[in-house]
Amino acid sequence: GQVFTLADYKPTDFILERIDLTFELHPLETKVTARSLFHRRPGAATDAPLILDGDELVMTSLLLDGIELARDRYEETGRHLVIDGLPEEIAFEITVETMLAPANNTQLMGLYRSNGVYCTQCEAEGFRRITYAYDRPDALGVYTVHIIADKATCPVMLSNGNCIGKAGYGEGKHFASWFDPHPKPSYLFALVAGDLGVVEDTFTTMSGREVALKIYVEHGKEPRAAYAMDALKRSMHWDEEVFGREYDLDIFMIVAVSDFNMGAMENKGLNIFNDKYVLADPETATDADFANIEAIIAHEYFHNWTGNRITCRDWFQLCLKEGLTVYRDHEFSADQRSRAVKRITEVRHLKSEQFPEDAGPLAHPVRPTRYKEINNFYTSTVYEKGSEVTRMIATILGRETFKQGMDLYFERHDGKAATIEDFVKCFEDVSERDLGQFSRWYHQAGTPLVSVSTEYDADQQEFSVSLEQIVPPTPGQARKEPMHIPLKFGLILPNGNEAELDGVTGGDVTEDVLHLTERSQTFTFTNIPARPVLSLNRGFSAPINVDYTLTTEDLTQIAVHDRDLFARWQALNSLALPELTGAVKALRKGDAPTFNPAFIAALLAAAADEDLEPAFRAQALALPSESDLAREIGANNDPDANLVARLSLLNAIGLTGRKIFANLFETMSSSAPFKPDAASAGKRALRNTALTYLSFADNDPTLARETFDKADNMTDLSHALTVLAHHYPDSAETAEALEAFAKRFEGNPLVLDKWFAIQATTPGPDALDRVKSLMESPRFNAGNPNRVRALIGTFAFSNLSGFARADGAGFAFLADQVLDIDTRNPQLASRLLTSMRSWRMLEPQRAEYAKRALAKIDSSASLSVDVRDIAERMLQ
Ligand code: HT7
Ligand code: ZN
Repeated sequence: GQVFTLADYKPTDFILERIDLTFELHPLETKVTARSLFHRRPGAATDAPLILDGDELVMTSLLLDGIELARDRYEETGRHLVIDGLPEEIAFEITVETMLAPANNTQLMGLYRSNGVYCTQCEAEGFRRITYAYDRPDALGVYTVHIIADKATCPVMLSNGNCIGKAGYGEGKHFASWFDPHPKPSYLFALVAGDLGVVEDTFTTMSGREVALKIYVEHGKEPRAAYAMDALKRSMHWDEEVFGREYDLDIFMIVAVSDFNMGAMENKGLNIFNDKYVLADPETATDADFANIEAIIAHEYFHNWTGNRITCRDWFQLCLKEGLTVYRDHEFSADQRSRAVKRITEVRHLKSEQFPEDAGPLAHPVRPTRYKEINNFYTSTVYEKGSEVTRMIATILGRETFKQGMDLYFERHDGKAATIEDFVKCFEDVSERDLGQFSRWYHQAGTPLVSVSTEYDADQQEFSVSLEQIVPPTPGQARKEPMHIPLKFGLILPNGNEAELDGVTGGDVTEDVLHLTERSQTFTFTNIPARPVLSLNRGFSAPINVDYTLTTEDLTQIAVHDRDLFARWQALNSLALPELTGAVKALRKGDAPTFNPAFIAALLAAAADEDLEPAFRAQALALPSESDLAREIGANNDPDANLVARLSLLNAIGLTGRKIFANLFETMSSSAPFKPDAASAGKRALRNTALTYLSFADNDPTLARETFDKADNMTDLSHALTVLAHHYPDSAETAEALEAFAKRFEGNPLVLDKWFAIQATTPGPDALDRVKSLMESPRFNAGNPNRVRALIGTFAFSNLSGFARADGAGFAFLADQVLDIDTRNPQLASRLLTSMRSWRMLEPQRAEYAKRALAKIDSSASLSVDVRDIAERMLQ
């Protein structure tokens, strides 16, 4: 297959000025007329042809300046339209007419239908499925869009920018025209037409302009859009306050659709969302759903400046908009909620998604230099590690200088397509710091491992910290240069106080940040009155693995005294990991696991500590996940042993802490009406965690069943159902509860997705049969990405013991599903396949089965580019 490389980047030979699109909508015969004005780029060859992108297009007419183009002047190559003999200096207009069948578009890229609603998805390369065009992010044009559709089925007709006209159009039809004054790349184009309800509000910007806010949803679902509207207004306000960014059109629209390949899309002025990330009320949405909606609404809105006003020069620069915008949405959520708890959930996510990616066959730099299929690079490395890299710039420069750098970025690049180099240069210019070595974070893949040792010299009152960094080899990058790793730190004295930092030799330390820049480096701190405990990588200031063996006493010191709450959580986590790995070792030798009572005591002390916020306590009690444990073990993993080890530890903690958990279960309950705010959510999280431990301690489904019956919100209801289904899968209580849940939410597919996901994550080898039989249920729909992700995706990504079961049947099942889904929706299929990215970490027999499943996919003759790319890389 074709490989696209950054080194081959070349500007277009022609410059697009404006584009005028007319859509005559019909499910099977939509006519699209695209009139584009171009002129030859100064300096481009005078005989260079115009080469436009296309994908599966049926072109019915082609005009140059209104006159049909002779057959010998152009060629359709399958992926391109090549036009010769175009003017050297004057502008010219190309008119392309294409015919589309949106009802048959199952890939959900380009123009498609979702539940009777016409909608588009153009990022990354969907616009070329609508018309021949410069479908690349550096070709910015001004768009005017005319939509003609049936009045009855499409009362609502939307596109980017402002509506400039609407009127009747012949029998039973009408048209609407939209004009977007902001030049934009084709990937930000959007169109929606259908019969939708709307929720309306307004926002007054910091300069006093009134912006109309509209959220379109299916009729009857309007009340469930209220939270999204509130989140939108908070996002608009926050971006003004924190980044000084004001919205720039008279109207901002969001449309919720039920068939969508990703979470949402930031089309200029017309964001299109997966309805999962818009619709919420206490009865149907969990606290996690509310938090996700808030984050994704903010993320897409923030793209208006980081992505839309300043876009990417090419898709290699994807992290320029995605990493930065994730950083911005993380900061927003941290300001809206508890910063420490938000950071803990982010790091948990980073470690469970991005770290395995960076450690496996799909590892790639945050700014890749080659791809076969760009859709496969919307990864957690580009998004989440990209955000961490931005966070590190802020850490190195400090808050104020970082803000100056952002201001310069907005000023210098507004209205343009930029690169990572442009972005970094803004921070170099404001700080006068050389960020050359730091930029390796964009270019070198792999999670750095920093090994730490410390020494205290009581006579000299000196404390030395020796650090050594290794960046592991990754595909295509065998050798790595040392990184600039900013490590927030503190020295905790035996009395729990923080040591004052007086002098340091051996490297650069700015305030509370230690800058590791060499392969190995020793920092020596002077005037340290007693042996301190080093608290390192506070706030997870750098996305690294740390190898630093602290004693249980030292970790407990951090867990109890660190002024950084994140570091306290990290210490508890570090205490838990050896308990789990020890248990795995014992189990694999046939012994019963045993646990260190000091660890259990430290954890229970945190659980009972009323000075700590409930959400933090819930996070501490959540323990490292099975995937964290698998990563810690590294190679030769046995998911069954990992599962049993974790359950045994939960059981031991539940038994020892029974009283504490019973007390928490009582005191964290509330009779007040449901509120989705972070503090209320934290109490629910702690109470539900207590329920899990009590259920372990008592080995009895009664309390979970009672909680299920009494629950007045989806968080409590779905948690109780999870406890029942996971721990008592064969009990009558569970069967009744599952049935009651499904009956109650019949007709609400987003809630039934929870029902699918809970059953798909039932641990152990029986889960596969459950998943297979659920696929036969009339509630399942293999054509809808949310259903597929809820059942098959959750099984493959989140049920390690069920999916990687010893006989390889889970992998074989996934291979068949990937092959089947690939015929309809390659993006969805290739994403599902990435669930096997850590297959080489499994014990040899399971790894062999995984390899066979991958080989089966790879040997299929009719694969999409998307799936072939992933399968090949996984086998390399
Ligand atoms: N920028 C958006 C990416 C996206 C996307 C990419 C490929 C295929 C379908 C897609 N839908 C949305 C989402 C975002 O990061 O905001
Ligand atoms: Zn984004």
